[in-house]
Amino acid sequence: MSIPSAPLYVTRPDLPPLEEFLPYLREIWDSRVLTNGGPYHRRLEQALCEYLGVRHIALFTNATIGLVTALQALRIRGEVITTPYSFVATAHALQWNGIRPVFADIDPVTHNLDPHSIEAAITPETTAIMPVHCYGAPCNVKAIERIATAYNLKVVYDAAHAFGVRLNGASVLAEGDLSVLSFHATKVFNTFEGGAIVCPDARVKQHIDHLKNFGFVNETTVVATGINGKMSEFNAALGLLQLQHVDQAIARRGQIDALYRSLLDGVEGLRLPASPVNALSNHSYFPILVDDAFPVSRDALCHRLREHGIVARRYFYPLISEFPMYRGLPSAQPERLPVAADTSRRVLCLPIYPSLADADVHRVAKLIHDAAVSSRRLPVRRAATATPRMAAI
Ligand code: T4K
Repeated sequence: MSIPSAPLYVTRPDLPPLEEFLPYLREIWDSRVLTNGGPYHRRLEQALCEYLGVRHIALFTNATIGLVTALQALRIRGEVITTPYSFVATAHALQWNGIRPVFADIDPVTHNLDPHSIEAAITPETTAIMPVHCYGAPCNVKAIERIATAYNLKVVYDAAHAFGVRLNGASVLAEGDLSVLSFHATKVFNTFEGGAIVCPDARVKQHIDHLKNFGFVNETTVVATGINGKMSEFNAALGLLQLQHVDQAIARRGQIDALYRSLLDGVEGLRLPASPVNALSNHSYFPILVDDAFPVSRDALCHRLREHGIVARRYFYPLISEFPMYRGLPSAQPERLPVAADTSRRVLCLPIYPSLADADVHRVAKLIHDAAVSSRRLPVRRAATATPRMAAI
């Protein structure tokens, strides 16, 4: 098979035609209001509340600063139970607050925190739970709410993947005390870099607005050790424009998701992502799990795809609990996280983004089918030794 000229990445930012952005840029240039809560910032907060069906939103420079600030806003200390199966920013946000992450195991189907593991990890030091809606699949929010109520714990959802996701007809972002979105270039809705905290309460939103502006409440009064988390007018304007196209983008992702399912369904040794129950998905990722019954290993399959210009990614490998700053924690021991450890060794996220052509999806599926009928296990040496960042653009 010939190698295509342009590689297929796991994701590719969706952008409207540049001409559509020029009027927004001109307005910023003319007004000279570049940041610090300008008109585009206010308009995007309002538009996102309406689009997502939530009450209050505070925009941020990115989700990582949003997570750090959300924990600050709720004055969370001590230990927080979280998932090892996520992007490293989830646990880093805890560490930046001097909070000790306690890792609990995940559910094998949803890849989200298993409520039983959460409950088993609670100690007198536990103050909160920080679950992730992994790949945009909703957590078991009702069970988490029950646990939080029973043990008087806060819940901060890392909703970086969950833009637009709905559960039983309502936004999943309304769950918990706070939810944090990412608008990074690789996400379903992007502002190049960006993020937001979704909060149910106007007073909390006001406190968060102070925290993201160094703690200033007026020209001369600083009430908290705040940070600079403000989104600029450029990013906010981009968000307003992107919002006009996001339904179309999610619909196209849904078509690609369906096509992968139709082409890969029934391949022995492959597990396809479960379709969330009673949920409206945003199809942000397409993770497959490569079981032992598949003739080649996950890493060999990853390598074979890359040889053909398809840059699939092993999100999330390694586990967060395997990185040097976390692996010494008692909760990080792999035998305590068997499902997460197994999933991390098997997962491969296939390309999914609006501009991906059907022909490309067919090509990816064909390569996987070809690997499925190969009778020998391929050597894993090159892919296995590479770091998860080896597919940098
Ligand atoms: N919580 C969770 C659960 C998260 O997944 C993330 C971020 C966060 C919190 C923190 O959110 P932010 O603070 O970033 O708002 C990427 C993203 O950088 C990261 O935002 C994301 N999760 C994570 C899952 O993926 P990398 O290091 O894998 O990205 P990178 O640069 O290798 O990009 C992946 C592929 O995307 C490239 O192979 C090509 C394509 N790409 C990427 C960029 C940046 C483009 O085509 N254009 C681009 O501009 O982390």
